[in-house]
Amino acid sequence: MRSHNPVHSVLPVFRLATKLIFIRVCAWSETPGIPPRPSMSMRGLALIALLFVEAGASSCGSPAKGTAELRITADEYGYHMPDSVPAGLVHITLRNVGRDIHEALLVRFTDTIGTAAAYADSVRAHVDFPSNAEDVGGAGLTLPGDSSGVWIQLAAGRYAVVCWKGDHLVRGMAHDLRVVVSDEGRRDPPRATRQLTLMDFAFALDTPFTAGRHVLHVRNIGSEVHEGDIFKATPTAGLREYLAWIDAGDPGLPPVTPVGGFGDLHPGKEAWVDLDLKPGRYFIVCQVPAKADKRPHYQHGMVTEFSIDAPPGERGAMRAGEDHGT
Ligand SMILES: [Cu+2]
Repeated sequence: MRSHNPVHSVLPVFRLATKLIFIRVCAWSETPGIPPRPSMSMRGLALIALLFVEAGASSCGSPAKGTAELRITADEYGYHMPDSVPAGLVHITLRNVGRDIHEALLVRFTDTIGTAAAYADSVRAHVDFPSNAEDVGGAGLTLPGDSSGVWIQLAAGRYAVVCWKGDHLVRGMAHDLRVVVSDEGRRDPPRATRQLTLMDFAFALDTPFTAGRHVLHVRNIGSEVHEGDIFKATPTAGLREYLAWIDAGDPGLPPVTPVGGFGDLHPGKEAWVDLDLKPGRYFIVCQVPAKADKRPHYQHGMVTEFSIDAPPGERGAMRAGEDHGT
């Protein structure tokens, strides 16, 4: 996301105006095929029931039980959102009601004076990584009319929600958020079906994906900020065409279909992303600029491709339906 910064980018052609993410995020407990955690106690269920009342419904029309819900609406160029959210596991939903693509990344201030306005001033001064802020993930770039979401654990403190697309941040897409101490929030993470580890400079998926819904647990064990966007290839475009589109200045919409992402994660941070994957070809790209040479991480090898086969009886149908995109 940092290479979204149009002022400071060393290689403008690799700017990330490209990260259109429309993740369908639902509560893990609502995900078909994913059984409830066997360790769920009655006390836990009671807590979830209580929090359900407080948290309301998620973007999926079904509640993220027990998970605090942070709903963010974006347009040109700002956010409409609450000023605070309880600490704990937070489900962030970004709804884009604007005409351009937007994202909602969270940065946590490590001092006691950080503000969204000061953060934006730092970016105006060409500081890509203000020293008093760390990236904790968030909702990736979202198409107009779409929603996206992700879960992250938020400790109490001062945060800003920012959009690194183009010059959106300095145009006003930086909003203060206070995460307040709370004993009520859920803290146990969603039950993950896959693990994605971020390293310098590679993605490591623990088990190949199968078709269907997944909760992807992402951890950054590297020393640099990393991100990941997952794209589904079309019959005519894949990784190569996507990178060529970036090289061309990412005009209009990308030639491939974004299916999920989780924003920038500082070393040690984690996030959980719900995915609904269909048979096809996919790839994951990290476009964060490297510390040493500012080249995007994918040029250092931080890109991976994978395929999901259709069940044997459906392969003919899959080929016939491939042109329908997602
Ligand atoms: Cu990376």
